[in-house]
Order: sequence, then structure tokens, then C-alpha cells
Amino acid sequence: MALTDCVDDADLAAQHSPLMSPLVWDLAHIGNQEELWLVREAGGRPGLRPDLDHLYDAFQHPRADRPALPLLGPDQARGYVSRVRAETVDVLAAVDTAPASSPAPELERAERLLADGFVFGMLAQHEQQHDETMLATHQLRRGPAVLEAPEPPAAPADAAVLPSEVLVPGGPFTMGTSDEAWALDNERPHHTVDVAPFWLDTVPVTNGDYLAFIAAGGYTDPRWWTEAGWRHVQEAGLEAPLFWSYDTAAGVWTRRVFGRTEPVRTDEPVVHVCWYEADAYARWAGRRLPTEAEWEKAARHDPASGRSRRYPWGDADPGPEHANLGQKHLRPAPAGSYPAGAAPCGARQLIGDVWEWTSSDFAAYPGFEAFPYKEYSDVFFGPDYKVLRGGSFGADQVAVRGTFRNWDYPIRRQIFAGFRTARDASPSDDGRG
Ligand code: AVJ
Ligand code: FE
Repeated sequence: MALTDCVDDADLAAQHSPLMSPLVWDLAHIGNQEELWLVREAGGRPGLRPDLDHLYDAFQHPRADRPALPLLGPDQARGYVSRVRAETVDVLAAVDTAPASSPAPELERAERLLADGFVFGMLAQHEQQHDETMLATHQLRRGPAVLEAPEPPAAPADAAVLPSEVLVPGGPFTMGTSDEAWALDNERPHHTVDVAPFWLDTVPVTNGDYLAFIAAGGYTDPRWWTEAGWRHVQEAGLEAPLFWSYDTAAGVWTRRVFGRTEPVRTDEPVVHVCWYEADAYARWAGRRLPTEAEWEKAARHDPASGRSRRYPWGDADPGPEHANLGQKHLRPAPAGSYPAGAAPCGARQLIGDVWEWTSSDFAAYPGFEAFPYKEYSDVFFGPDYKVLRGGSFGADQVAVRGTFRNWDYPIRRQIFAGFRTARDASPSDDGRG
């Protein structure tokens, strides 16, 4: 509600970028999905407005076409989502959300949705995913600033003296999950992956690091780019991250952040770069992007116990000391922040701050089963999408964990995405030499 109450009705119905829906579409879509999956499918109730389904079905209408639809107006949408939520609370009071009594595939569909409260978790995540999308719409929106948030905490004293990279030991680890109650279908099932030893950046690549790539002519040298990336840089005229401008009078790069223009802060993780830019930077630096399995091993593997944790710091849910999540701050925290959120390998900020591009295509894990609908993940598997991991300052903790998988096209930059780089370790690297 905070993301929609801060602008007027015309603004809510406007399309701020062809990449995004009008904010009023996201708002009613959140309610419509909740009605569809929770109230009707799991709760077995007739629902409120099944006639609206087609308007808020993302697969029937691409984002660019949504402003022309006969959508609910802002007040109608607010009324609709609050009536759906009242029904949700009523369903919650009436149903059994105990863990499943038999293996998932044997259960009736509604029973399976309700076991462990999965459908409630799924819709909470869906709402928060759209809240992050709506925050990205706010960042694209022109005009004066309407969102306010406190600055993230200052970097700890040791941020300046951290090693640039950490060693992640080789060997098998458990990737994905079969027992995290609210994990979505693409995170399942757990499986063993053997990962060769590698070195990973301790912290995400910063604006300062990225400025060096720009200054070195990174955007004009085809050596660093894949063929598709080089074509894209030229066609799209890319020369810096999205929302950056060069102030020729002052001789500095500036960045527009939710309606305010400021000098680029060199100690912050870079954000709003596409996969092609991340990949080119890594090559220029003599490195590469980590694979998705490498990222997850760095974030979850505990060499002491041999098991995979829920989060880098352990199994406890995220707290403000662990990670920059939940739109509490409207920017990434300085690189090296959140020592309490460090992984066993020593890497920091794997969760929160910026989504991290990996080198991997979005693919099904062995034994994958689409649930509850193919359009959540199944239809996106394949070489068109790259995986991002870890969540951003705009993502809520209910929708981020060590196993969570996000994906997007390699050209997308409006998402809160950055990256860190990696390199192979030689088998004799033991982190002491
Ligand atoms: C997982 C973030 C790629 O926003 O397209 C929202 C989440 N799926 N509604 C997206 C989603 C359906 C999805 N991502
Ligand atoms: Fe959605």
C-alpha cells in the first residue's frame, strides 16, 4: 500500500516504462492471484471476482498492453485486494495447515497446497515479488521523489581490509531443497553437485570497480563481450549502468536514485547492470561470473558439518544484522557490510543488497516437478534466461533464501541486479598460500 498511496491516481494508471505494468495493475494482480490460488483453489471457495482473471493473467497480456485494458481503478483495486485479504484470513482460520501426512504427489491438490501452509507462503512471496517489481517501476518513474527511507548502516571498520577474494573448497555439496516448506518448485528437489575449488569475490563488484572498467574503455572494446553482448551494447548504445549520467561540467558520474540525482558512490555495489555488462566486466578483470552451483555452494555449504544451510550465516531467519532486505533502505549498503551475515567461506552480502548475476541458464533440477502451475517456472527454463541469486534491498525476506532462484533476460537492467566475479582455483590452493 505504501508503494501505491504515495502517488496520485493518474500516476498509478500510467505506464512509466514499456517494461513495466501500471502500478494499479500490479496491485490488483496481487489480489487476483491470491483469490485464484488461495481462496478458490486451496480454500475451495467461489471467490470474489473470477471475471477479472483474464485482465490480471500475465500470460494473456504483455506488460506493454496492460494500460489499455479495462483495469480496476485505484480505489476499486484497493477495495478488491482488501476484500480478498479478508477472505484469505477467513480461509486460514478454517483450514488445516499441518505438514503433509503422505508424500506430496499422493495428496489431493488442495491438500497439497495447504500442507505446511505452502499456499500462504507462495502468495506472500508472490506479493513481495511484485512489491520489488513495483519498486523498480518507481525507480523508472520520472518526476520528484516520493519514497523515503533511512540510509543503510555505515560499513564496518574491517570493510577496507577484507581480502579481495575467498576460497571455496572443492567437493560435493547439497544444492536445492526438499524440506524448506515454502521453497518454490524450481528450488526442488535437493541433489548433490560436485563443485571444483574456486575463488569468489568477498563482496559484490562496486561502483568504484565498475568505473575503472568504464575508464579503461570497457564499453568500446569487443574483446570483453560475447558476440550477442557486443551486438547489444552497440544497438542499445550502452555506456554505463542504467540511471547513470556523466556530468561534463563537474567531470563526475551521477546516478538517479528514486527521483534524486547524486554523485555515484564508489563504495556501493554496482546495480542496474545487465548480464552482458556483468560478463564483460568479469572478462576485463581476468575473471568470470560464478556458476549458479558455485554461488549456492559459497552461500550454503558448511565445511564443518558438510551440510547446506538455509542462509550464509546459518538456519536462522534473516535479521537486520544479517542482510539488507525488505525495502528498509532504498539502496545497497556499502561493500563489506553485514559481517554477521558472512558465509563460512568469508563472503559477505550474498543475501540482500543486489541480485547477483550468475553464468548459468535457468534450468530444471533433476527430478523437477512443476507445482502448482507451469507458468511459475517451467515455461521459462532454457537458454533465454540467466539465473540471479541472493535477493536485493528491494526483496522481502519471505521471498529470499539460500536456495531461491530468480531469472531474467541477459539484457535486463531495470531490476536491482549487480554481480561478483570468480576464478578457478588450482587443486593445491588451500587458502593459506
Ligand atoms: C521470479 C521475479 C522472475 O516477476 O516475473 C511474479 C516472479 N511470477 N508473478 C517475475 C513472478 C509471477 C517472477 N520472477
Ligand atoms: Fe505475478
